[in-house]
Amino acid sequence: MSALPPEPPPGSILVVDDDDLFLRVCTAVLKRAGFQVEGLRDPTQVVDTLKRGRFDAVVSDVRMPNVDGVQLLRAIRSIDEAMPVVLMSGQPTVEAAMQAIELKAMRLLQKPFEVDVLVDAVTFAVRSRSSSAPMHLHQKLDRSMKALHMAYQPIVGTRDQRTVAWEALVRCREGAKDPGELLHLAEQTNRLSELSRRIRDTVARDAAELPTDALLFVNVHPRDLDDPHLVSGDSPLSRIARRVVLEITERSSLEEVDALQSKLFALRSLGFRIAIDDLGAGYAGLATFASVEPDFVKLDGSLVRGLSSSGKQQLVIASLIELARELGSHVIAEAIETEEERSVLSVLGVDWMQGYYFARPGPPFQAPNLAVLKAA
Ligand code: G
Ligand code: MN
Repeated sequence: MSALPPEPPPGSILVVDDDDLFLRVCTAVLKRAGFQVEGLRDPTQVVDTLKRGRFDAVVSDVRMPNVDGVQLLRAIRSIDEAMPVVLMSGQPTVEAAMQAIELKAMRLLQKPFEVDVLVDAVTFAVRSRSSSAPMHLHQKLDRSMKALHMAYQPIVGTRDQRTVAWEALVRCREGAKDPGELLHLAEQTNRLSELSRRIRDTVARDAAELPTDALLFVNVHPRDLDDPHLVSGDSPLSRIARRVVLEITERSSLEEVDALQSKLFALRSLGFRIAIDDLGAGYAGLATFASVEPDFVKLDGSLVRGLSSSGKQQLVIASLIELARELGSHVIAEAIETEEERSVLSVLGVDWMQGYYFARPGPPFQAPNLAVLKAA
């Protein structure tokens, strides 16, 4: 099977056409382009369907029995002012075109059309959906994504300091100045899943160089759990799922993710393992720990800073480690910067470690220089 293309932006499309063959062709074309698609032959069902699901655009025929495309557009506008609608018509009349403009249809495509015309129109429609972001933000994100690459930071075993894994961290040579700004741009332009797909596909490509006994930790945003590309067995990262640990940050609430358990189950069925990132940063709390049953937990840097001089902080970490053991999770301490921090965490019993003390994020897949560490 062919890989899913990284573009166009993922989105959920409702296609309406009473002509069964045309409906099936449009549905297949849009699915192949990476969209989630629901097809509907009965235009009277559109309003109910839109109320029930989350759609980013509607594609509809104009000439249908019972309800024509313009009436349909009016019904859609009564419940959703901003839903992008692409109309398709065999012989568009000037009158229909004028009504379509008045009701803010996005495009009126004349049948027959090339498949690319449909994909382009729908891509444009999805992009415009709830993205009233100014064009310069889209352009900055485009520039950043073109210059996107991944840096890899080693994760080492506590006892032997052997490199057991790398964490992939996104970087841009141009555009966004840091990963925080990049994510913010993607959120402002409603293009988070497009960015996340690009990151995952880049990691999967880099992984061709990954030493065979090492794991790759990849950050996912809780909202990525709604993206079918992530749970598709066909995506490049899924093909190496057994070597990948998905880090879900505790910083944004997992409570907002619908059907979290079934999504985690689907990911684990593909072979992915799951880590809770930034544990102890003071966000969702320990509830996520129990609901996710992570294979790994990563202790946040804020727990590590100042650790050697604070008995209370050591107690907190010791308790978290004990809890993780009970739940069967491995513990990784992040952001270790000094020998003191390393040695206290080693006594407390974390399994693996990561931080500038061992190595800064760098090109794939460089292990820390142990000789330098031992001499330090
Ligand atoms: O949220 P997450 O844990 O994925 O964030 C990792 C970030 O922490 C990366 O941007 C990485 O560059 C940074 N980082 C990695 N090691 C250290 C460290 O030792 N100290 C600090 N301050 N930051 C680190
Ligand atoms: Mn992380």
